[in-house]
Order: sequence, then structure tokens, then C-alpha cells
Amino acid sequence: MVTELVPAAAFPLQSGLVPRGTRTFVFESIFEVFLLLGTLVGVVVVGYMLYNAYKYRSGSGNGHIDDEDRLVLGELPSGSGGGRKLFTSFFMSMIIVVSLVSWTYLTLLYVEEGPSDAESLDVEVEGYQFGWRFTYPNGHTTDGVLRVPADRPVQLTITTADVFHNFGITELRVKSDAIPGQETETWFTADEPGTYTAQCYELCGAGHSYMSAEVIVMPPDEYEAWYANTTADNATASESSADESVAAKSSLRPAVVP
Ligand SMILES: [Cu+2]
Repeated sequence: MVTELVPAAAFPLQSGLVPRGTRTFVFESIFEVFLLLGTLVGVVVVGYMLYNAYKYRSGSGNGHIDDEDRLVLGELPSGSGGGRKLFTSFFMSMIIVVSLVSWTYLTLLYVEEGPSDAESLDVEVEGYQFGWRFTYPNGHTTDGVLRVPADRPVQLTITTADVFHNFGITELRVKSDAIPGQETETWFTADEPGTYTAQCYELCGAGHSYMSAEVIVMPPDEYEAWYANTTADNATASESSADESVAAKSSLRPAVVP
């Protein structure tokens, strides 16, 4: 019995208590837990306060407390039961706060380190004024379009060719600095195929608002088929035309930016 119970309790990382999966799922779990506990604590505190405000209300004839039990100005409440209420509330708060802090810490530790998955796809991201360049493990490079397979962790190594940028895909809860001369690491897993938008989140010049890239999440087999046709030199024909339209947009649009 005991030996069966110990592993789950001793290793919260494996017990399922700490959420694992996509960043979206992890951050949603944090939000839900905080919302739930915050609401619970708020309802208990405000409820107890209102209860006492009503119980000790002024006015004659309420019949709840005798006048001799009432505190006089300057008198400290002695409490009852040897401070039982004080200790109960103190320990309850302590348990809630300590569990919340450790749970959040373990959760964010996972977000920070990423899934230790040897099967992750490594992509290098380079920001420049004004766009994003992606380089795949085979050396294939694309501009403005990042294609990734669904359900597979994507490990990003981010840097910049010129000034500070910040690479972010809000829907996938990814955001990381692009610092000149440095590399920053982040990761994401997209469980739904579809098209997402990556944007720059660091004001970097006149074209900053238009510094976006398409993130195309493909079913794994479609991705593999696409990736098998890529080469180290550059984008495929269809990708090039997409790049041109992106380049055309970004060369046109900054001109109208005030
Ligand atoms: Cu930028």
C-alpha cells in the first residue's frame, strides 16, 4: 500500500497534479486555479465579514449580544477558545499560499524548460527590420512563413540581425526577446492545425506594426511531405511567391505609417 502511494506523492512532476502539455493548456490551468481559489477565498472573507457586520450591528433590540459583551473603545478583543480562530485562519492561509506558490513554481518551471523531448523540431528564428526569417535543421530558410507539424514540440532559438525585436505568437502563448548578439530559447506545441500569426512585440522602427509572420501548423504527415521537399538553399516556388507578397506588403505598408 505505502510503496504504491509514495511515488505519486513524492514526485508531483509525474503525478498529474502539475499540468503538462501545450503552453496554452498550462497557462489556462494556472488561470483557472487562481480564479477558482481567488473566488473561493474572496467569498469566504467577504461572507464572514458581512456575517459579523450583521451579527454585531448596532441598534436596539437585535438581541444578539448583551451590552457587557460589547467591546468598549480601546479594549482589545480577547477572542475565544485560546486563539483557535486565529490559528485556524493562519494555517488555512498558509496551506493555500504555500501550495499555490509551489504548484505555480513547478508549472512555470516546466514552461521554462520545455518538454524534454528528443523529437522536438529545432527552428532558428532571426528578426530583422522588418520581418522574420526561419531556418530549419536541414538549412532550409523561409521568410515570413513558419511551417510546423501539429502535436510536436517546436524548439525556437531566437536572435536578431539588427535591433531588438521580440518574437511572439499570442494564440500559442509564446513570446521571447530577440537580442542582438545573443540567442534566446523558447518552445511551443500546437495541437490544432491552422494558421496563426507571429508578431514583433518590441517597438523596433517604422515598420514594427507590420512585422509579422504566418505560422502554419500542418498535420504531421503533410508537414513531413513538405519538409522532405525542402532544400538547404532556399524556399520552394510557392513559398517564394508567398515571400514576395509579404515583402511587397512590408515594403508598401511602412510608407503609409506615420
Ligand atoms: Cu521588431
